[in-house]
Amino acid sequence: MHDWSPRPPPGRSFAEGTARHTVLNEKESSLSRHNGNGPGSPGKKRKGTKLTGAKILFEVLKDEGVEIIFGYPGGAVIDIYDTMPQYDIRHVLTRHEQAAVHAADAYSRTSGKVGVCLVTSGPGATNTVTGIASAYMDSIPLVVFTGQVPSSLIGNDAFQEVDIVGITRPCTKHNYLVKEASRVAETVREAFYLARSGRPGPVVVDLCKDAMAGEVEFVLPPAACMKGYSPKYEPHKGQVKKAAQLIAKSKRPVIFGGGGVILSGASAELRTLAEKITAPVTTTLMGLGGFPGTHDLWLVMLGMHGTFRANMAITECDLLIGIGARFDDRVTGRIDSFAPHAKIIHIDIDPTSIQKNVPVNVPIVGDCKITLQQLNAMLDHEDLANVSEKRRPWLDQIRAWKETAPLAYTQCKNIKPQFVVEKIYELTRGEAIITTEVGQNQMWAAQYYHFDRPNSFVTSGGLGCMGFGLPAAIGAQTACPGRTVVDIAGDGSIQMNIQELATAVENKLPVKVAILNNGYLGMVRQWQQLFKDRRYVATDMSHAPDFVKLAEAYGAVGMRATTPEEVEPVIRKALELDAPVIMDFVVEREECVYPMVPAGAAIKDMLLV
Ligand SMILES: Cc1ncc(C[n+]2csc(CCOP(=O)(O)OP(=O)(O)O)c2C)c(N)n1
Repeated sequence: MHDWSPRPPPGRSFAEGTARHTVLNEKESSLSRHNGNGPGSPGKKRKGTKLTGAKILFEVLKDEGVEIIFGYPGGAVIDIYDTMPQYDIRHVLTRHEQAAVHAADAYSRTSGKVGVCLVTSGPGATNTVTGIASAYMDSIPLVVFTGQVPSSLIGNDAFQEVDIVGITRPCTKHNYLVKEASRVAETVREAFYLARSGRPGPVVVDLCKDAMAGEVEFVLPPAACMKGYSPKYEPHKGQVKKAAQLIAKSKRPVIFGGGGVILSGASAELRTLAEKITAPVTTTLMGLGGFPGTHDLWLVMLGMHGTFRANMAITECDLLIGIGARFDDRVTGRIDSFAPHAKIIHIDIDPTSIQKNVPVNVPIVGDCKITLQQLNAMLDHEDLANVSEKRRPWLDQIRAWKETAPLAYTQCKNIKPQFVVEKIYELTRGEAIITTEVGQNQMWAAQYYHFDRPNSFVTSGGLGCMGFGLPAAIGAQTACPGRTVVDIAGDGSIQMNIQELATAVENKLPVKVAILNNGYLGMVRQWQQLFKDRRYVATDMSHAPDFVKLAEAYGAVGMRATTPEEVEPVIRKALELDAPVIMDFVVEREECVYPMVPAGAAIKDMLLV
């Protein structure tokens, strides 16, 4: 369960979604100074001691409970790296800065802590942008430290100078340029607070070289408390009551969860709600694991590659209870045909998400966990007698949809990618952390691995960036050394950050990579196959490395399966080995992901085969 502790006190309001960006100098600070109950012993430690900006950075990181930094050095951060060995903080050197951010992202998702990265200025900083954008879209709390040229050179086209604050403005929750050592402590404190509070997200802190070398007196700042920023955790009671009344009246309810369920640690409350009101549950890709994937009320994912039953239930329901989900286009399809007969309740911590894409009858701004607790309590005062009897016809209808079009595939002499995912599920007993790349591999992982626990499915949902899975597996394995971590990959995506095998080998992280090798950029080829009369342009990936030899070249283990019979022994062997392993599954080349809602169509208009 995630707990972005320390949790700020509930009951304040804040206009989230509006990014705030600060250039701090001697005079400016939006921190109000008070002795709150934040981390450490505010205002007491080290008073009177002069420290460099770099040391101050680590003092605050330690106080924030940071144990690991994913990073890549360079001239602008050399003072920071020089100081690092004096502190008990582990550093994982990735082979690309993008990978450092993805690893920190997955570390955050699987540990519940804020992920931290450190990179140099210029190209180091620009290489992080994809990772930052991915974390931003998925609301993952990260603090990304970038080096910057000395403050006197800013704006001079200095060597390796880029305006990373400007570049990341649209894809961070907040960002800072720190020009003086005296600003380091409070800025870092604030960055962590912003990253983890309210709707979480990435915060960039750009550190000028002179701010790291300069010495100032260090006073550990108090817990951050920012004027004008006060996330609202407690829902409006009247709205929760309205929701409870609608739920009690509804004949055909559907619950639809998103990543917010997982971020707020609300899975148990979601299950209680579903069982209390006997309502079927579906989630977005980001919400997988938020509700048990083996539960009777589980409809599987909805949307473009959602199940027939999930999409039909949304289309026919009379009440849709959206929890911590954004209603993005991959989920809704054609908006005017999305839940056309339903009243909509939408619970979200971010008020700007509500009413953004769909009209909502009962908007509730609040933390998903707190809101569901209150809703569950309020439902005890509603008439729910015989609710399961009353909803019987609805559940029978859903069962009929499931029987009409179950998730299925036809075996043939070649390996089917779905079969590989099913075998991974079976042999890991559903207990692995699954990361994915992007494309068909990601969708098959979502459809055929059943997640009973939150924080077990780690994927780039909102941005959908290829190259995510292997670094994410590294971050997850670092956070959870005792768990099996499998990256379900495509042969295209894995080549985007394959160099991270070196990071896995160096750090003895026994991640397993299962490449569903179809020799294509499969998802794009699927669109070309279905909608462009099989005109395959720029999607043939058959000119590829020998993945087995490549694994060996990095010091990892490589294995290949070319027939269905070889699949199980390869997975078994890989799971037994305490080493990073690449499994190259040579699969049916032109397999497609079904169901599929063509872009712009209504979600009930699915292609089923
Ligand atoms: C960085 C990036 N570039 C391009 C895309 C567009 N894209 C989405 S899926 C896909 C194909 C992925 O191919 P592969 O990794 O082989 O996986 P498959 O679909 O075959 O499972 C592409 C190119 C993307 N999502 N991310």
